[in-house]
Amino acid sequence: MGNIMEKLELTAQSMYCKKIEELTPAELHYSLGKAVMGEIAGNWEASKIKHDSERRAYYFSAEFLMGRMMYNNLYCLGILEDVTKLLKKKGIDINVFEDIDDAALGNGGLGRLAACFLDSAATQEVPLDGYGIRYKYGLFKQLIENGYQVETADNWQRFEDPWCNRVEDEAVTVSFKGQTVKAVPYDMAVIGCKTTNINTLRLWQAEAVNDFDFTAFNNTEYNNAVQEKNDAENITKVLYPNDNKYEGKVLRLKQQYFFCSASLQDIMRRYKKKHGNDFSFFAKENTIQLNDTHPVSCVPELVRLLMNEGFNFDDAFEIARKTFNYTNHTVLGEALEKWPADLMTQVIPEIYHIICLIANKCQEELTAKGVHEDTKAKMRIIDGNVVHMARLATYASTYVNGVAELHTEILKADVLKEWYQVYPERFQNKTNGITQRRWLGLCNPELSALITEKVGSDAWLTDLSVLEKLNDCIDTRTITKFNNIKKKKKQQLADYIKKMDGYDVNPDSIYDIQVKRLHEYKRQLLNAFSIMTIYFRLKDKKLKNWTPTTFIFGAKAAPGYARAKAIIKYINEIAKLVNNDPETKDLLQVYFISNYNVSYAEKIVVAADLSEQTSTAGLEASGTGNMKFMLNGAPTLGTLDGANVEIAECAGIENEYIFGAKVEDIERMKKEGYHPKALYDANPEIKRVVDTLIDGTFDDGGAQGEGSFKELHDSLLKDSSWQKADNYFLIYDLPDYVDTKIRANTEYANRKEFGKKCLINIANAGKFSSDRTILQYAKEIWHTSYKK
Ligand code: BZD
Repeated sequence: MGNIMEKLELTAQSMYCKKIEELTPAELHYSLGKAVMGEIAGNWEASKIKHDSERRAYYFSAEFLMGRMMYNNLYCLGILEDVTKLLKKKGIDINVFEDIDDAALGNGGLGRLAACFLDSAATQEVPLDGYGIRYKYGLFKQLIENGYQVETADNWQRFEDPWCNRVEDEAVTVSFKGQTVKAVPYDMAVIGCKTTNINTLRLWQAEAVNDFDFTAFNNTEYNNAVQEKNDAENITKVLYPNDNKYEGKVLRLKQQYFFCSASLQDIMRRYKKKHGNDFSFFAKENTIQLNDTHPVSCVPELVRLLMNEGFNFDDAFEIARKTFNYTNHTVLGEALEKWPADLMTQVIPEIYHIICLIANKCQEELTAKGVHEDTKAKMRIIDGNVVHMARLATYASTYVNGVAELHTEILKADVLKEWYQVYPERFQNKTNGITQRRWLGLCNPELSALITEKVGSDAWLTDLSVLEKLNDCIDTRTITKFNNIKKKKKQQLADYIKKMDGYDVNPDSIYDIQVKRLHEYKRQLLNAFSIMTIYFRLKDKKLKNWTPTTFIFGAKAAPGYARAKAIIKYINEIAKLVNNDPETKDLLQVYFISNYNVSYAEKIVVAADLSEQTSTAGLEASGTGNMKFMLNGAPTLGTLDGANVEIAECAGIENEYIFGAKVEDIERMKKEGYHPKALYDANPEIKRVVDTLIDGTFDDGGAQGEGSFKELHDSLLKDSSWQKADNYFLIYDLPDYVDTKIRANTEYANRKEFGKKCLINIANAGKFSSDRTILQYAKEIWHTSYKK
């Protein structure tokens, strides 16, 4: 510890010629980060040596949404409190690091899951390293202007990045048709908690192969050189901002192949150092988890690399099949990656050729297994001009898994049905989880202290199942303590929102919160409609005993997703109306916070009274925000979808607020016909609410050509050539949703009973630790070592 302060002092001196107390926040961040890196260097090296000697796993992901690293690293090292005190002595508030941007190298759940997994693997001593992309710009920053989302660039590296070491001498090259680029690794230490184990996240940055002496060039060569540099650097310049939507762009394909090829070359280099050119142990020593299909070009790439080492195609493919496992994160058709064959040929022809070989082998294998021709046709990896990446991933993997029980069942019964019939032994479920270090310990020290007191130790930090002990201590005193903590966290969030967004949130109101990416299937619009329903009932004096409620939204829309952007505008229009209506403003407030990200989430999930999880049943693969809210004691107001099902199972459905159509109901309606227009015509209350989209209640900038509410209205009531009306069943679910919301509001008034529900949620959240998930991967898929 003393050591860290000495190192900090030295870095401050040598880098900035300053005393610690003279550093700017950015300088302090860099110096302290480097001091921490110096402190852990020995353990990191020792962990690498240990992992080199054993079977190890790799997590390949195009996204790692790490968030802010400083607090987390100090916390996992167990020195956050001490450093806070030591800095305080120098007159420095540890909160200065809130000025430092998050590392937002991911879109949402999938990227954050990857970050939680790394944290859990390090803590549980699972030899798991991550491989991904070091984007120059992470997920865009969001401003709200006149109710509309506006995007700005996320230049996160402008603060310098003390957590990554550039490893120049382990750079490799990656070739595309007509272009070869250099891949330079940046290594980030992933620090375990209560262990000396440290894992590695290796992120690749694309650069030009040649360093140029620009002055030596004549004009043309200079221009060519600059062009080459730009073309190379463009590959890792920016994270694609779509979640749950496939976008068939050349640059995206390049990103994927770039990091896959670099990572595999890296693994093979390490392997060769140990075994020379004998690759027969490759799959015994290495296992690779594919985080969705984004890294699936690894499969043909490994085959290619092995063929370069002298293997024939069949043997190379067998090794590949033993090496890879695939996690699916979505059932949405528009999110499944389907690359045009001609585009692949244009960019990575050799890889496309190998995919053709794999596709043929697959069809031969199916024939040999006696699979019916019609079924075989549905399983084509290449179908016409389309390469189906999920099929390639499923065929080339040892294990395939979904991310919640319901989701895995849907994969087996629907999305990957034919594959499940032919290869049932490949399918597993691995319900997602979240790390309790960040999502309880770090973000909620007050609740952590109460839990530690009640369960008798801080063992929950590395074994969340001990929370179940809480079930025996839910008495009046504990409930009161919990309620007081919640109150404090609500005040803190109110202060933070005031600082960030300028809103005055009433900390004595119920906080009903929906934070997640904006997507039609997640149904933020349903939440908006329920608020309008309640607003009208309050105005009409039809709703008695309503406890004042603040509805808080946070969501980024993909920049090209017009409907999602219209929904943001609609929510902001509602906010303007209800927050300024003297009849309702003390009962109902609506706020759309801007630039929702990991760090904001850490302040939000701890302060929620209700967790909104409203996706159409069957469409949210798992959700992980739902788990963060549960762990911090907010009951779920949600559908029986994704991991909500397991949350309700663990805590008891009577301790959640579950509403709406179930998967079977949705399926029945799809089969027998669903007529939202008839429901709307028959229910004046629904009609009134839905029509606020078109009746002039709100301004969607129509006159300026931005009018988009009419399109939303149409999407709910009119079949179009490409989509049925109300594809996500909002109108069907609205009445039950409103009833359930009002029931939650009524029950909240009984502070003791409601507090009990909250505590029961906490006590039964043990399952949702990513430690549990990662240990299941280690034991059931990877067969690596782990902490005993
Ligand atoms: O993955 C999400 C799912 O929607 C959640 O239900 C699930 O909990 C998490 C983790 O398993 N999927 C994503 O977040 N997907 C993306 O962000 C994404 C990004 C790029 C391309 C396609 C999807």
